[in-house]
Amino acid sequence: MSLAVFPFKTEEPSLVVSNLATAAAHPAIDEVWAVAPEVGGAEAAVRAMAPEVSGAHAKPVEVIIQERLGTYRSGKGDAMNTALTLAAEQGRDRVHFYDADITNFEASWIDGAERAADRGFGVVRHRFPRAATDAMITWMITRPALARLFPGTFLPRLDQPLGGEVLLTRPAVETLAASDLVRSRSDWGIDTVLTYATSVMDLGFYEHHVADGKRHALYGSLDELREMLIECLDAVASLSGRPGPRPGARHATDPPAPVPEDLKQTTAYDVEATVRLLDAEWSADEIHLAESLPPDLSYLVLDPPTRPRFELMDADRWHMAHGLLMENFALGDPAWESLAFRLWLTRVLSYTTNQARQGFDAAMEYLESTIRRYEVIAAGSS
Ligand SMILES: Nc1nc2c(ncn2[C@@H]2O[C@H](COP(=O)(O)OP(=O)(O)O)[C@@H](O)[C@H]2O)c(=O)[nH]1
Ligand SMILES: [Mg+2]
Repeated sequence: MSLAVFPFKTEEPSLVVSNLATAAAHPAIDEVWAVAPEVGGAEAAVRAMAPEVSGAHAKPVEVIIQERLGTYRSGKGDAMNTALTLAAEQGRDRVHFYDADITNFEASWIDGAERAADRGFGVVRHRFPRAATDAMITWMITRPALARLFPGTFLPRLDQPLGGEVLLTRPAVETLAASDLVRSRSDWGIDTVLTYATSVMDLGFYEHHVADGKRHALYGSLDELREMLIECLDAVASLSGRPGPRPGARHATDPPAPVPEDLKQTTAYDVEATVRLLDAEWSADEIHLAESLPPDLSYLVLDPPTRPRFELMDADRWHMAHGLLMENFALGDPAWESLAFRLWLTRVLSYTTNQARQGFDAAMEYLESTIRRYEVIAAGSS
């Protein structure tokens, strides 16, 4: 039997509870945990409603407060690691993780993951189509980094390396619970290190496709993603020098399916509000850092009004900027954090106002082709 775990923080409690109930109603699930950062707020509301869900399905539905296990900012990583530690101690056979803010979560997600585990895959990740301007950390930071570090393996080809929807079987749970790389990563970097750590376990890795897409909270200006951006950048840079999955390691994925029309039309963030973020004041330290960039890049970010602000940040210039960030970025250094954010904004805005306007299919093909090209460059230089 399987356990289902939902980390949650500020979501509408009724949405969290409805997801807990969907999991509890599934015959493969025998217990459900909701993991909160602290007592009060959404936690109190979910805790008050949990007994009803538990009673309706005659299964334990527990609200757990995350422990302080990691060494980075205490965030989603502490929540997932708290659940992983408990699940390993209890000898759980299978553990599902799902984000609590999904609005179209349903039994078929659990079915798909369970089926793959029944076929002997030790790790299952859910993948789903996303709007052309969604997943900008995945497309511009994480997948380019995996292409650089692990060319020719299945890691750069994973659709959602940052997705929080995954099924782990017992050997994966035990190995993750014992991993310092994973346990230390208490912040948004957890998904990156969890994806990496599970990819090298050689337990069989399956991607289950959810054709309807993952519907969840989208964003205002990209300022909302600043913290996630710098933590995900730091996490993937920390994988440098580590071995990748064994060549020929077992990896399989569901075939592609048609993408829902409404998703193709969705804009995932507020473009005008995001352009205004580029007007933010520069600190002296940040100017100093930017001036040390190669001229091709400093020209783009240090912009007197007459210069283009983001239009020229194409895939090749971004490859250069991304490589510099992978080598030099320092988490906790305000100048590096600000410069990384600015560079990433220029790349996302360049893509959004150019390729993303050419329609969903062309945009996806363009993004995929950039990852393939980065992989070819990395393979040639190693
Ligand atoms: N327990 C816990 N859950 C968190 C924390 N931070 C984020 N989450 C949950 O992690 C999930 C993913 O977060 P979300 O903001 O939707 O990220 P996004 O989908 O990548 O934009 C959601 O269910 C959040 O409630 C945290 O500090 N503690
Ligand atoms: Mg979300």
